[in-house]
Amino acid sequence: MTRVAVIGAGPSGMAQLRAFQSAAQRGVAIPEIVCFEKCADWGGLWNYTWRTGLDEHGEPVHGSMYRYLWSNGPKECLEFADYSFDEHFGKGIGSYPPRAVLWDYIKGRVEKAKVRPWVRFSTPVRMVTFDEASQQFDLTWHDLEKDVMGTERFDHVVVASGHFSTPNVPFFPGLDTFNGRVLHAHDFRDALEFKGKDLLIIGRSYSAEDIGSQCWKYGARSITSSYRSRPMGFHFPDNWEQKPLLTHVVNKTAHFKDGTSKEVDAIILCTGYKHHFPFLSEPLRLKTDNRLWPLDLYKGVVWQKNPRLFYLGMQDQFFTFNMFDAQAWWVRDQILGRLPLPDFAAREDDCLSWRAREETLTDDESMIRFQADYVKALIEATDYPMFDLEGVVQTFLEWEHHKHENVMTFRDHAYRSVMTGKMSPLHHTPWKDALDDSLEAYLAEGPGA
Ligand code: FAD
Ligand code: NA7
Repeated sequence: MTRVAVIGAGPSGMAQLRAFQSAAQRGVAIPEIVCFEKCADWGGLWNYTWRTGLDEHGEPVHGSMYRYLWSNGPKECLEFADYSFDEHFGKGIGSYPPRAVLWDYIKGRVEKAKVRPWVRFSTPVRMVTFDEASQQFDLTWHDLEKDVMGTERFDHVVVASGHFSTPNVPFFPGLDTFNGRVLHAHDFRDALEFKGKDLLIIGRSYSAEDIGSQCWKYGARSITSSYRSRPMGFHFPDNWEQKPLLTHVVNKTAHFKDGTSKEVDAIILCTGYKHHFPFLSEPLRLKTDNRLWPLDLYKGVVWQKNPRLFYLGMQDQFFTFNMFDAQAWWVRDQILGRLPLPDFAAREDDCLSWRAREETLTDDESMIRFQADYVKALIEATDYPMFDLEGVVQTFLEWEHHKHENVMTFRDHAYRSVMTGKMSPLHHTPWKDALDDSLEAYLAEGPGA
């Protein structure tokens, strides 16, 4: 029997499980699927951990999410086409749910699909190599609970291990003698740690914006954010100023490229993440920075140098959960032999034409449309339910508009689901006043209910 290994049970890996289960449900003979997950539960980044550094087994902690995190884009843009928020929660809910609510949602679909037995939890993959003679992969796993290791053969491997977990940590002179806390966004957990403090944030992307906003909401005295390329382009509150790049630090004083300086208590490096696959042998390893079209992946998923290997979710992301679905359904059909696989040169031409278009993208709208076209092209090839991608693009544009109106109130808006056609209700409490991020507080009928 054909055997497929899925590495990681985050949203991408869970999409792969659901894709195969949905085919089986329709009577299709599917391969044996074995999903290896290094954590004790599924959900990937959405499965919150308080731990930082190494976990209870001495493994690098995967989690980069922090307390009080609310979705940074409308939930209507990531909704599954085969499992709506309404189906899961049995009622309409606000458009920017906190982490626990989204975790509950993604778990709901795979619990319904009854695929949990396919996952071996607390079992990181240590190494994957390819055997030319048999055209199969040798995959070595480590069961952390029993502390035993083993090697098994697979016909296909799907890498769904995420790429926002291994921090990119630049050095700035003086950090080694700074008299305060220096951390990367990967290790940020509770904004209350910085209440009453003067905080310096390095970076200008999603982590910088959101961690800065969290710290502002939970009472930091001031936020200084320092950018390498350009400012963030939002109107921030009076106690948040933007500076060009940090040049060096002397004791607690941060110095910037424009010659100004500021005394700060803590520095958070929101400087992004590395695509990091220490468990893949070198010929199988994707090497890319964080961008919308990484090279060497045909249709964004097939490893060019060995098309029995697939990657999910390796792109920079406007679209998330439903893009992972589109990829997972496409990979499933490739493995089932339902889709043609052109020769290397034709695949390379296709890949390079997407890259050429990616290089022309200048603003968020063009990037969102690019990713929407990609998702559409994948869905058209499979039986994943097509949805109104132009409708989702319009929702993304509204989201951008609301952020530019006020980056501290954009989460107070609501949007229409393209899956159900229903308008979501406004949440009962403005984001800046909602200090309790629990599922119970969010789903309650009103504040304090
Ligand atoms: P992950 O969620 O990273 O899951 C990968 C899984 O693979 C993990 O469970 C991990 O334990 C496992 N794994 C890794 N290595 C191994 C191994 N060697 N062996 C076995 N298992 C392994 N997206 C949104 O849509 N909205 C948001 O608001 C949002 N906020 C975010 C906030 C932060 C701080 C970050 C970092 C990301 C955010 N994202 C958000 C994007 C996020 O990337 C996706 O939502 C999603 O989690 C990606 O799913 P994934 O399965 O590809 O990767
Ligand atoms: P991103 O989106 O990859 O952004 C990385 C940021 O880090 C970006 O602003 C970079 O600056 C900055 N960066 C990287 N290296 C440096 C150095 N050496 N000096 C200064 N600044 C640097 O990562 P995020 O963590 O923000 O977001 C990842 C995901 O988390 C995202 O999907 C969200 O949903 C949550 P640049 O812009 O290139 O000038």
